[in-house]
Amino acid sequence: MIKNKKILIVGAGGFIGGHLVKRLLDDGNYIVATDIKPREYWFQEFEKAENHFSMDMKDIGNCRKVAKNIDYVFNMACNMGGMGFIENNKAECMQSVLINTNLLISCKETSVERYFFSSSACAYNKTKQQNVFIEGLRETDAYPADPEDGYGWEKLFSERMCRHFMEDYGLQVRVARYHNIYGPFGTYDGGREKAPAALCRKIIKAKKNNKNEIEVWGDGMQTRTFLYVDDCIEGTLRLFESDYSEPVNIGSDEQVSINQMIEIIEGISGVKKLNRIYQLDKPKGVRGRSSNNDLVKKILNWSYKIKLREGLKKTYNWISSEINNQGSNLSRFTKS
Ligand code: GKE
Repeated sequence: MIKNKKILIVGAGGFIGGHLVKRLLDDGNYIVATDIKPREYWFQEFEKAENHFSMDMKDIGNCRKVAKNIDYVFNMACNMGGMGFIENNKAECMQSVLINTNLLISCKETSVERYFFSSSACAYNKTKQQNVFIEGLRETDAYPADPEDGYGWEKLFSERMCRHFMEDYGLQVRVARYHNIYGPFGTYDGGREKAPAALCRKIIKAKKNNKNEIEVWGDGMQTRTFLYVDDCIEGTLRLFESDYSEPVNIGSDEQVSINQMIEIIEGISGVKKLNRIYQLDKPKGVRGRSSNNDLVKKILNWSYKIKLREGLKKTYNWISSEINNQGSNLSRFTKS
């Protein structure tokens, strides 16, 4: 367990970053939390952390300021979202390279002991994800390089930047490739939401408005593995403490189609089967993507615990309470 450390978490106002702040505070660390988002847009905020709102880490001056006297750095920051965002904002996504680059330079200049980079399954070669049911992607499947355009290229490039900072300057780096992380305190509307949250929201709204149909992007046969955020945090911290410095998948092995996930969410909500309106012109991403977890099991002796149905239930309940509280907008912010 990481304890009594001074830790910088960049992207702390975001979904995974917020959960990481909570866990590392609970474990007894001093947290410096930064995010480009203004205070009112942070998904979670913790009074015990040293919070820096509206801080753009693409600016190296900001990186240098907060990296001073820090033991560990977690870079959870990037301009991102689900397929609806990353397919239409490639230049925005690629600019996150500045965050990672400037942070690495600042860490090299100070006494930072260890650095974490949150990469993505979008770094994998697209040609290996063209079928609905595929073998889980192994870490070696990122090469030869042909990642998701924009967002995936930034992730793959930044992974390599981490590697070279370790080789050339001796900075200890750890890199996780996340496979579609979902859970409470994530984006569920506005255009950046990923499929689990989007489909929960659509089913909640259909139920609320007595509608018997939902819109689904693509034909619903696309497959993915989704990982609940608590498992993501546990896997991340175990990887961080390990001595393995190459990229590692952090994902589940419950491969489902989007149609299967919709059935699970319908079961949670108790609605009758809704008519699916398949929107074939919407962003679809790769046809099939799932995580092979052999490496993470081998090096960390760890596997995810929360099954998709259980995680979706927690997510559904949280989004449902958010939607019901609309107007007050208070339940997004936990202060502790
Ligand atoms: N977002 C969204 N919203 N996706 C939908 C919807 C909807 O209402 N209905 C169906 N889908 C389909 C998408 O067309 C896509 O085929 C699949 O669900 C998953 O979409 P997603 O959750 O937005 O994103 P992806 O898994 O394709 O890609 C995400 O991968 C992660 C890493 O595994 C990326 O967007 C990144 O957020 C992330 O790196």
